[in-house]
Amino acid sequence: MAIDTKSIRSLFPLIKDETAYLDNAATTQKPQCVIDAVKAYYEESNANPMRGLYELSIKATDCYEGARQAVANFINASAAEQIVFTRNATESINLVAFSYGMNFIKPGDSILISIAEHHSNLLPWQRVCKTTGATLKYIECDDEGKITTDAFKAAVTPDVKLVAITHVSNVLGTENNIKDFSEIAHANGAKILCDASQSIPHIKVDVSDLDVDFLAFSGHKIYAPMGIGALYAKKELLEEMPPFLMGGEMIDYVTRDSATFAEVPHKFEAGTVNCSGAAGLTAALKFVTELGIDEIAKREEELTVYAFDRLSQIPHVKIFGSPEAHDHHGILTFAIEGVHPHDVAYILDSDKICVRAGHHCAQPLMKHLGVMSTTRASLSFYNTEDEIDRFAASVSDIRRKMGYAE
Ligand code: 7TS
Repeated sequence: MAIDTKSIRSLFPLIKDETAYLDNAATTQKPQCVIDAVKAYYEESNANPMRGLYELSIKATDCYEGARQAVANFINASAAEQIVFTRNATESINLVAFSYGMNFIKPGDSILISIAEHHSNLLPWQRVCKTTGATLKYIECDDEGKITTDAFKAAVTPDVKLVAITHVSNVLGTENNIKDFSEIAHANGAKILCDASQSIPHIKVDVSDLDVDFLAFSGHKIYAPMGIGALYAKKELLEEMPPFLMGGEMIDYVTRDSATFAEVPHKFEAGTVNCSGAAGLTAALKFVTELGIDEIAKREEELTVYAFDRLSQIPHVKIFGSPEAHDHHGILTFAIEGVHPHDVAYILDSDKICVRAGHHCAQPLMKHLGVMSTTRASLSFYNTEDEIDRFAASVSDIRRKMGYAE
């Protein structure tokens, strides 16, 4: 069923008509059902999960393990044990870097990443390469932000043992063809990690279809609370990887000098877990599933095309990335000639429009684009054409406000 924007907006307490929230790539607003799920967890189920044998603790455990199953279902993983809960995508990627990278990447090997990675999918690999003596290699994107399958194939040389690449760029909105990339990586004997932070709220993410070895995302980008994220990994990899953090909950048996570890995935979840976050994540995934990810993608594409058309008609505005709106997945990164992106964001804020300005934690990409920073508007299905009109009107007036004659 098509998304009814008016009634959808009423489900989000912080979505109000006076403020246009266009910073959804940074984090999304939360529907009341997610807020209620977190509240209900503390009101009805709170205990330390996995530790107690009493009813309340069992309830908390069920809530946490139910969330694991909900994530597995959402991304079509074949088993819940393939899901490790983390704080966010950054921690998920660091887990793979420390546990897989530091132990399975050797001197002479290479790790391949794209020039468009968020720093969270770059810095961990810099460290793995520095520590192991491996080489960090980059695959460039073209001027539209795209990496062709042929270019990717050429970059996957025999020394490449791990590919870590984003599904959708947080700056350009461009989607990588992860399914083809997985096939090429695997034919070369390499593993592939997909950073799904910017794809999971917008398009269907199916780990079985993509056939990735690892996939990372943050709950807060898909309408769930902050502080809960997930790592999907193939079970055989999780089994051979050593634990990341050491402590309670992740052990089987401990002596003075040694320890054996819990089964996958618990060996990667040291310490008390984020159970209320898990409850919120379950509610968010249910919310998105009920709306329908295909309906979400359809509505967001309409909004993207509308915003792209409006923005591209404004003189002195340059939109980065593909000239095709449908390549942007709700992300419009732009520059106004002669105006600093921070000034653009401040002026938009004075018109009650929230956008992000800066390097978007993707400085190598900024260098590739020949800029220090940009302004970015990023959309969700709850945004409206009216908000985009206000945004475009505000952008149109910025050069005049900065003292330009036209
Ligand atoms: N990967 C991508 C592609 C991202 O866009 C982000 C966050 C991350 C990883 C890290 O997510 P975290 O939840 O672990 O912090 N991106 C942005 C952004 O574009 N603006 O603010 C955060």
